[in-house]
Amino acid sequence: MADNIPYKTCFAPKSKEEEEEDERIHERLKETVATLPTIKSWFGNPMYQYQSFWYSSDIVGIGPLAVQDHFKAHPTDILIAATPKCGTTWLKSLVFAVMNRKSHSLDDHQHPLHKFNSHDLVPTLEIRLYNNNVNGDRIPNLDILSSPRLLATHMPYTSLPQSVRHSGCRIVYICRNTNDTLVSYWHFINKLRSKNSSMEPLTLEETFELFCKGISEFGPFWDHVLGYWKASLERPQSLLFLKYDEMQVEPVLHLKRMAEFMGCPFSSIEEKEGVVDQIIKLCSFENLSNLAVNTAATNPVGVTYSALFRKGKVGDSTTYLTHEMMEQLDRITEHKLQGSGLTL
Ligand code: PAP
Repeated sequence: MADNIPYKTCFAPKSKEEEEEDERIHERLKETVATLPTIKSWFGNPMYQYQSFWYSSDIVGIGPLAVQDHFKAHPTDILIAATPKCGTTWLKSLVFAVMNRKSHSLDDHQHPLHKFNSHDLVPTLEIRLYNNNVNGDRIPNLDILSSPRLLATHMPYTSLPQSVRHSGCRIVYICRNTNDTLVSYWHFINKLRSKNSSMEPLTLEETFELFCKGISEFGPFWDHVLGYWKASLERPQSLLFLKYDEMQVEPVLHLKRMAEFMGCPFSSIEEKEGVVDQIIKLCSFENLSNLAVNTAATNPVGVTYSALFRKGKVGDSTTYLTHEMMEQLDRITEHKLQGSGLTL
């Protein structure tokens, strides 16, 4: 991982007293986490249930609780949200390229997306910023980041800090069809497990069973999607709800919706000059997955960025899931989303 990651400035040294205070705060949060229901996680360590959602302690530490207590949203923030494996890496790249298109020329080989994985440019609150596994007991000072701050979260809507709702900051949410999300998730878990020589790969059947019971990272999957869906209906000016599958079919349409929602619509001159297509090309699976930063570098917990780029296709899950599995997932999805107006 490159050392000069832009968001690292928010971990500037603190006074001894401030460090001790951070430590005390973390101790209290660790004590709270220790009281929560747990099961064995996908990686061997405990996975805890907090406010009805599951979190692997290896992945987030006390992150979600620290985010709730310490993250203060600003009205100008853009928050990218998703449940894992629904296209966060792609969406982060698109949002970053759209927002910074005036300061970073899209055809420049020095563009930040050529040097950094999008997770380094748009950090996830509970994984990169408030995670004691990654940052020890240091609470970041996000106020020093310039506006508009581009941040991300996998946390469910109902667990976001109050300030997110009250500040009026904007959220761009991405979801994906259940089958492809599950299969992408299964491959990813096994990539992580393969780092530990004592761990066998998890079978698709085991993953499927747990996923259907709602036990997945930041799951239950359906409750996560529904929480953001309902919020997008109630507050469409603050929450844009996107689908990975639709973005693959009509990227231009959705990129324009996104830019407009973010308050930086494409001008007719930009459209004529092909800026929209340039962004789509820069952030395409083909381009990003072949960059050195995404083939060789690793993130702070040692996961190679290449693990985030597998196939990037819609419908790949049909190669893996049996007919019965697909039927069962359809039944659950239909039941869970019944009456919501949402289809996946
Ligand atoms: P995360 O939750 O760990 O951040 P996330 O980026 O949401 O993962 O999802 C990874 C999926 O997005 C992978 O799907 P697959 O397993 O079905 O292939 C990955 O290939 C896909 N993906 C990553 N980057 C892109 C991109 N630029 N365009 C389209 N799909 C992408």
